[in-house]
Amino acid sequence: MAEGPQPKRKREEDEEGNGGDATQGGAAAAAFTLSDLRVRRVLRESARDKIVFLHAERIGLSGEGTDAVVILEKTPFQEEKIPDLLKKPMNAELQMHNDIYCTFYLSPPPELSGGVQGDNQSRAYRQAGGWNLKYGRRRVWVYNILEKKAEADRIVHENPDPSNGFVLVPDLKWNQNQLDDLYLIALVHRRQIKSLRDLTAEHLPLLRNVLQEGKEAIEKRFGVPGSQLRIYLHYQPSYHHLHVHFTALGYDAPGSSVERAHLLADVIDNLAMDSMYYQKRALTFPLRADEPLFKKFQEAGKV
Ligand code: DD3
Repeated sequence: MAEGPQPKRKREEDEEGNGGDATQGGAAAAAFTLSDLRVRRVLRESARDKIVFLHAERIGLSGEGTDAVVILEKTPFQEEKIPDLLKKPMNAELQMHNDIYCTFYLSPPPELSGGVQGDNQSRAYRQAGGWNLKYGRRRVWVYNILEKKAEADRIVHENPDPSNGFVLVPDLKWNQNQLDDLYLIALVHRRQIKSLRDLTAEHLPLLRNVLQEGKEAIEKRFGVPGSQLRIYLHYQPSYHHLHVHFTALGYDAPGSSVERAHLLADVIDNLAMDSMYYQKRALTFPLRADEPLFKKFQEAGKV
């Protein structure tokens, strides 16, 4: 199995201290290069926003340091450059292949990778079948994982019990190079549970296994304790096979907002109090205007 990422780099490399006189104004800002900068401390970072704020030190000619705040931010894609991006010869290293889905490590040429230097390794998601897949096809990748026909070498943990077991794998959106955007999914072995709506107290042993064993497995493999994880289900889900998301607490993963995320610990407690909880209650969820389900609500005069 592949090795996990290295633990997060120690942030404070130097002891605190005044890095020298703060230089005023623009003249001093002229003519300096990135290699004049030494990182003192990461002030703030966001895996989601692809931005980092650094307390840096600018080394002058005489070797004395000047404090600096440096912001590194990855730039958005420029739509008009995307055709060029795809045309240029580029290293594409296959990372994962499952059903019609592949992920690659891409190394785009510098003029197309934009903005910041350094780690310009990005990935492309390819969905060969297009967005209008036949419904029957949509869960093939899930069954491939459960049956070890794909991604078998990526499995972090499995409880093989057919009714209370599950498989834990890195989500395809996570390249496992850094823990900041850690993202794994637990896919349950049972195939008849379509979503949160179907859950009753009967599923408590399964859900408790996912929560307990999932946390333990992630701590063991990646060194991230359960207290640093956000563990939740989506409603609506993007595929109708029960799955649970495990993401880094500091990472605002897409779909982790209150509108869509239901914490697994809350789901377990709610079901323990009332087996029919998720059959009874109203569930609010966001929809994009171009989704077919939105149209149905519109036709019914509900929005
Ligand atoms: C998907 C939801 C589905 C595009 C994208 C993602 N984790 C997956 C195939 C293999 C996987 C996932 C559909 C599809 Cl970006 C269209 O997700 C997957 N393998 N979420 C893993 N490990």
